[in-house]
Amino acid sequence: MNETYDDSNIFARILRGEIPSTRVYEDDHVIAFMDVMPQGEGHTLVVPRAPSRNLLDAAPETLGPSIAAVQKIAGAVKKAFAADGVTIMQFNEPASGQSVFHLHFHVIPRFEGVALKPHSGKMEDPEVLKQNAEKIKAAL
Ligand code: DGP
Repeated sequence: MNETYDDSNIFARILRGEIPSTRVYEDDHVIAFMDVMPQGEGHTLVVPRAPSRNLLDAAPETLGPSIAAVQKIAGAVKKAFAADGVTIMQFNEPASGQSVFHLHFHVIPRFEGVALKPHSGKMEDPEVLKQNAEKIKAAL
């Protein structure tokens, strides 16, 4: 198995501006944008700018600012969607469910009694993603 970083992955291309994303936040360390296959309303991804395949090879200096951004986005999505809670997920290698090999954190608003939709399931309408991004931006 080849567990190295390959900068042709889709999030590296989003970071380089080669393909679009529905952004909600960015700073010197991370960008955050809507997941195109949301497992719940407002599902957002926090992606460190620094390249690493996943948590296992990330530089410790990358992790602090990344988790601080995850906390910031978690608070914003909870407020934006009046959620009851927020689930944070992060996958390492295919056996765990990872499909994009640039470190990222899933931030998903949760509502009492509402189950998560399947991981990497159905593509969301871009207009819905745009509207949800506006709600999150307004809550930041
Ligand atoms: P995972 O590597 O298992 O954490 O899953 C990758 C997630 O990224 C999955 O929830 C779907 C989402 N995703 C895949 N391709 C794209 C894309 O091109 N743009 C955006 N915004 N999300 C993507």
